[in-house]
Amino acid sequence: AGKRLRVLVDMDGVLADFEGGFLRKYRARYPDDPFVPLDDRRGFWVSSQYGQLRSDLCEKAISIWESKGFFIDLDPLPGGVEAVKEMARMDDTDVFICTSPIKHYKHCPYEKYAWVEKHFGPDFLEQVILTRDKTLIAGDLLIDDKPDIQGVEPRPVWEHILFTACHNKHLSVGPSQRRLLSWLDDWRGVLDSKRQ
Ligand code: BVP
Repeated sequence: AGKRLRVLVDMDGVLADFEGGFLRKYRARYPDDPFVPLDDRRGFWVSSQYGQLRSDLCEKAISIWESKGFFIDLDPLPGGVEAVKEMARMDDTDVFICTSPIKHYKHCPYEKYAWVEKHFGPDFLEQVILTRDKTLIAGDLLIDDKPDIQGVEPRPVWEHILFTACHNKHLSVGPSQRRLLSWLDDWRGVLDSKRQ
């Protein structure tokens, strides 16, 4: 009998469709401005790519996720909620949703909790970790779509599993970096590989 497995699961881009929700609301609010189709997304930061497209579009992009209703309205990504619920029911397994709120705090932290309550139920609020620095959080696995996860701890204890997203699918990552292509991919095998 080994120790319990602790899994940290990111929210935006892994459980919640940040990119799809952003593009839909951006196009609705700024119908006459250019946009980046999801197939053309490169780099984690939406605001940077929009700023490169045209300098005024950086702040227009930011205005979308700073708006009331942005985070609560995000659709779940296929299979994510079901996978996390299944993980939570597994023996010797603890799962936490580990997500970084934006610094414009008026709506985002509230709506992140509300999203978890809506899709997982109120008991699952116990599993929410809001932090701007995921390197401080101890876990066996961190499933996250951000390619470079950095913070003040130079040697985080988790293994980062890169969750494929429109902005990272073309990135060639090192041979040591494991990926989950989607929630249809073998996430159970990834968890089993970390069990003692
Ligand atoms: O809350 C999300 C949105 C925000 O960063 C957070 C990413 O959290 P994790 O997925 O790492 O937990 N965000 C902000 C910007 C630009 C800010 Br200026 C962006 O381009 N993309 C983005 O996701």
